[in-house]
Amino acid sequence: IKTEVASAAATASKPTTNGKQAARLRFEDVFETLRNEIIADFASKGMPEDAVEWYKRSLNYNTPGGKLNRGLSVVDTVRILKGSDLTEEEYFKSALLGWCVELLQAFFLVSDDMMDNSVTRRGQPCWFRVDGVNMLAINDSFMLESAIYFLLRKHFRQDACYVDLLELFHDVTYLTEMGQLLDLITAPEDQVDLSKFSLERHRLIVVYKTAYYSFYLPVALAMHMSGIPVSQGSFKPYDAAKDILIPLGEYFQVQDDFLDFAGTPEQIGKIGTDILDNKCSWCINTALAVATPEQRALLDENYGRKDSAKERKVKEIYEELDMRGRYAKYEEGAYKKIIGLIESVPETPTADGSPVLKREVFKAFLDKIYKRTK
Ligand code: GPP
Ligand code: MG
Ligand code: MG
Ligand code: MG
Repeated sequence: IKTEVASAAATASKPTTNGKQAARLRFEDVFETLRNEIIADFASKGMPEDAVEWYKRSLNYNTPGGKLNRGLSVVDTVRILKGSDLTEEEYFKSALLGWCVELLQAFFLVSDDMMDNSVTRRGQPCWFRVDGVNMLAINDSFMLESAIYFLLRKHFRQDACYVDLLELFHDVTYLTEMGQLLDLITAPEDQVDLSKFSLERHRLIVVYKTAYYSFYLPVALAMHMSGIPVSQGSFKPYDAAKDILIPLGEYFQVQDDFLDFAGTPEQIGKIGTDILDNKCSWCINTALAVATPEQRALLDENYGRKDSAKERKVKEIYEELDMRGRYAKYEEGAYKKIIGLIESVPETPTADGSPVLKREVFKAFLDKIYKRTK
């Protein structure tokens, strides 16, 4: 009986595997509709069949197929803020915003993979490595971005939140590009200098390159769509959300850095390149903080060289330094810290009756990534 009670409680608070699967399928259905709208508009502008086929192939190859955490979080957040099931229209519009986040991600990943010289993504070759694509992938990444603004205009032009949505996408894109710049200039290909790395530098890079677009953006979009105002008396809901979502994003990118070293390609759908690429990753910073002078010399000699034997040597040192154990410790600490932040969010009703920020929004997001292995 005890087990039954426990599993009933788990079902009540967490969607079942089948429930999750159904949510994903429903969300994926919306992509079909949106892609057809994008393509129909593109064709209506006089684009010939070969161009239509090209754009469709790029949209299909690069947009779905990931974990869809970011996109699904928009829908989940709108539902949590409303406190009840969404109407058909509310579902469609929140899913549309979710797909806009996934399109932004597609734009970033196609170009990031070229900048990082990556090999695979989501278990398939990176788009620029597909036969006949090459540098055309640069333009394809721009067109994935432009699709966002086509969809927003088509479906949100008449809504009070339209300008807020536009500004949010523009601001977050810019912040992410700042982070990508930091990531790249901290990892020059031609001169390895590990003394330039630090956990402070790492934090700055990951907050900008990942946290804003992956965590703040989905929730802030949902908040705008739900009509949450910029301030409720002295309480600033968007700032409060940011105060939790930025640390959450930082934790997520540390996971990404750790999995780049420890995850198998089958698990993570991509082949890690951080050591070869001289990246200012959480792993190298953690190693530098505790390495003996001998280990440090070996890291200086082997890190950031385009040589897989040297990459293996760095991985050996990571194992010697118990990177896995250190990461597990970090993860527990990050989880506790974020839970603490979530518990400090006020949920008291507003005087004007506007929707209130709910702790469940953040808890749901945290649950999606805690102890992830892919
Ligand atoms: C993740 O870095 C960051 C991005 C994908 C943002 C890219 C931003 C641009 C403006 C292009 P990563 O390189 O560690 O990701 P991954 O490990 O998935 O390649
Ligand atoms: Mg990359
Ligand atoms: Mg990168
Ligand atoms: Mg990475």
